[in-house]
Amino acid sequence: MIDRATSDHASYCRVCLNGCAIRVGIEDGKAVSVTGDKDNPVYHGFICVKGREQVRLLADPRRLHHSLKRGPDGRLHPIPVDEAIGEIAEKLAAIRERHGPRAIAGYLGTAQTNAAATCSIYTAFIQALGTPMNFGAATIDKPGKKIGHALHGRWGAPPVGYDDPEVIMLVGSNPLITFTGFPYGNPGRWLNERLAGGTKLIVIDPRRTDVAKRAHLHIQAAPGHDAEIAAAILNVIVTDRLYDREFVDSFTDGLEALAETVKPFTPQAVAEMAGIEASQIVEAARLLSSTRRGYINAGTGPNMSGLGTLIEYLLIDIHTLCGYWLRAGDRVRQPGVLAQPAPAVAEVKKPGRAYGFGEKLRVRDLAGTAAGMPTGALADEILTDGEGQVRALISCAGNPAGSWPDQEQAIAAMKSLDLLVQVDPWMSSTAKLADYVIAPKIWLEVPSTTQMLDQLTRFGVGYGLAEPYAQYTPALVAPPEGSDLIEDWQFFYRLAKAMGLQLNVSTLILPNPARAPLDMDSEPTSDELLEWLARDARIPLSEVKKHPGGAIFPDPPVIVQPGDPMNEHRLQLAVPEMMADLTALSPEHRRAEARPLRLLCRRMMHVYNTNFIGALPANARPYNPAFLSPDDMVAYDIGEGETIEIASDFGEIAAIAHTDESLRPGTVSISFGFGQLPGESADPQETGSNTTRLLSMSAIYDRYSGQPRMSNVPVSIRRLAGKRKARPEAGVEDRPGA
Ligand SMILES: Nc1nc2c(c(=O)[nH]1)N[C@H]1C(S)=C(S)[C@@H](COP(=O)(O)OP(=O)(O)OC[C@H]3O[C@@H](n4cnc5c(=O)[nH]c(N)nc54)[C@H](O)[C@@H]3O)O[C@H]1N2
Ligand SMILES: Nc1nc2c(c(=O)[nH]1)N[C@H]1C(S)=C(S)[C@@H](COP(=O)(O)OP(=O)(O)OC[C@H]3O[C@@H](n4cnc5c(=O)[nH]c(N)nc54)[C@H](O)[C@@H]3O)O[C@H]1N2
Ligand code: SF4
Ligand SMILES: [Mo]
Repeated sequence: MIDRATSDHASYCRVCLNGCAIRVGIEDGKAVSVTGDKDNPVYHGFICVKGREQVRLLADPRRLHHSLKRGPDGRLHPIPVDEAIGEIAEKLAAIRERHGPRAIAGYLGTAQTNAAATCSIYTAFIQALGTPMNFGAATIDKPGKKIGHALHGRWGAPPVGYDDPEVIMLVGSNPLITFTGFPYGNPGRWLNERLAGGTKLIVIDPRRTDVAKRAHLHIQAAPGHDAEIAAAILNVIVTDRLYDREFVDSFTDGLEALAETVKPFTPQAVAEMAGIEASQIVEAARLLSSTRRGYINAGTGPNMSGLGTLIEYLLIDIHTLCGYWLRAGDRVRQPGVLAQPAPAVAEVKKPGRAYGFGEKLRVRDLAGTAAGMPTGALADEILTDGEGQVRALISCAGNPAGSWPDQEQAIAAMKSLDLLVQVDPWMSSTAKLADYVIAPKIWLEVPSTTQMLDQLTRFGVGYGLAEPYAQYTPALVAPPEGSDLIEDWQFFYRLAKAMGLQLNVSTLILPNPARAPLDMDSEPTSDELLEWLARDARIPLSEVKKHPGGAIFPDPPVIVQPGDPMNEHRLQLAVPEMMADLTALSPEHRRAEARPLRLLCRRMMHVYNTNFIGALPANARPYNPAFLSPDDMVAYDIGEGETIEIASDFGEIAAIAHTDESLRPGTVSISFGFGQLPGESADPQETGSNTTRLLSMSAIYDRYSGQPRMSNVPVSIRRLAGKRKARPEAGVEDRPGA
């Protein structure tokens, strides 16, 4: 036997946003094991199935080893990456010359977070091209957070957030599985510590999730009633004068108008609509207003219900009424590490723009928003003839044909483009439709810093770290032998260079996203670029690098400064469009909807959106079960593992039914991300079911962000002929990490 030496290296996981500190075993230049780093002060050894599986996925033969170009035979063939870049540059230049820069759109998806440099260099490229058509996944996720917050106005210091909250309210978010709503790190351990310290947890979710089971108050409401529930909570807080009077008097406008608008939303009326107890609403209002140290996080469930902006706005009203903002003299617990320190002044900021600004879109009266350009309109912008039509799409780290609501429309749009470039390590649905697929290096093959986590901390409450923690990792392994891969940022740098464009790059991290020119004559190394991106950091990257396993950098402390007493800006509790939207929901205005059930979004531990969906762990089901309550399984005469049809007003899909006792009857809970292109596989038991086929971009949508209704979708179900045997119970689906 040959004695192979395994060397042990510190790194962090980039498969999802959580950024777990890991130890990587390397043998002959290849990763052979990934484990949680037990000595890490934030993660304490936490890791999940996806993190461990990356060893297998890095070496998976289905990963793309070469970039591809569609040939005259209609098929994709390998092409040297720099040759592909040269050809793409020529084609883009020709389209820009003929139709103007607006004919070229960019789409940067969720996997941008995998490498620290991607977003900055992509953004600089789009800006250098001169196109306003810059899209991302944020506007089909939770765009109402940014828009609602912009409407409400911004406090000059961070929220209390993760800094020892005494009350937490989660509205349709599931942090123990998704790492959204609790600080990045070890969410189970963090929750245990909080609960042991007396923190009260409220969860509003039609599903009794693992986190709901641990809540003091689980409001298992029917889906789609979050705005009314928030209004009823506001009603109680205002009527019973439970709010932080000093803060509200000094820094807000609109309390009376708000009080008037929420009047019809009594706990009794709303409880009846949402199928809950009025006392639960009153209890939530009392718990929330019992302290100034709290936070509220709404996840995809409420945000996808078609009223995301209104819901986020009302929740931030609650936040402000309860006074959950840091005040003068408070210490900012997570001021950023590889970012400039967070701004921290106890005053209201100058109002910013919320929606309807910048480039006007040609459909649904949409325009730019505080959360970016409305992706809900991009397929229509591609499919609608006329002046300004989008003819080329550069899509990186996202998967339009797999993730955009209404897959049929997305596919039609991708097919009608003059040029579709997809940057993707896997043969995703979009890659299959592309003219060029650029194959990138991923994860342990790429050096990176946790700068992205600092950025996410500032995205809103519910993201990022509780501690000023940072880590740097070098590239630890070489890409597969014989492959021809580049990093995502290198694609955009080289494409700019081939088009003769100068890149002006910012770190994208507030407060100062100033741009600086990048040397276009000699390509920097990734490590040089990471240094450069961290040039304004609170802690120099060289200091962070001295702690290969990651460390917390509390000093120097950042303290909230007193505000200017002459500052007259106020937080707006009752902007007219939000109050009008709310009034339209009042009990007498509600209309009944056809179809008896509501489709709920859901995420599973072993899956990450549409990523590596064809290469899931061996002990996982290869499909996404359609979970139903035991009552509905009986009512619709469906047996465990049988195939059902789920039909909406826009399409129908076949799916495999499983019982889930945690569900409120009347709901179907199913993860998205599964299913292939139509015609590829008809068997839901083999490849799963594509829920985006049940959605429409234009039927019901949030009128500010253009986000279509993607959860709480009216559906009917029926058992399809033929009994199927369920796959053995799989082990990894909803099991939290260890
Ligand atoms: N393991 C894993 N982690 C992930 C992802 C993944 O695919 N896998 N995806 C990442 C991404 S892109 C995102 S955006 C986040 C999302 O993170 P979360 O927002 O936590 O995601 P979900 O689990 O989809 O939905 C949360 C809950 O919303 C509930 N819900 C559905 N409709 C409603 C409603 O109308 N009202 C209320 N109150 N609740 C409702 C559902 O029952 C569900 O429990 O997760 C990220 N993290
Ligand atoms: N029906 C329904 N639709 C939804 C949702 C839902 O809950 N239900 N959720 C919505 C939400 S919250 C989101 S965020 C969007 C997600 O929308 P997208 O961001 O468009 O989709 P993802 O599946 O995250 O796409 C990730 C893609 O990047 C590729 N990739 C992985 N790693 C890398 C890398 O390092 N570099 C590059 N270049 N590519 C990489 C993957 O192979 C995959 O093709 O989907 C939305 N769509
Ligand atoms: S939670 Fe899992 S996938 Fe996400 S960073 Fe940690 S180990 Fe990686
Ligand atoms: Mo998302």
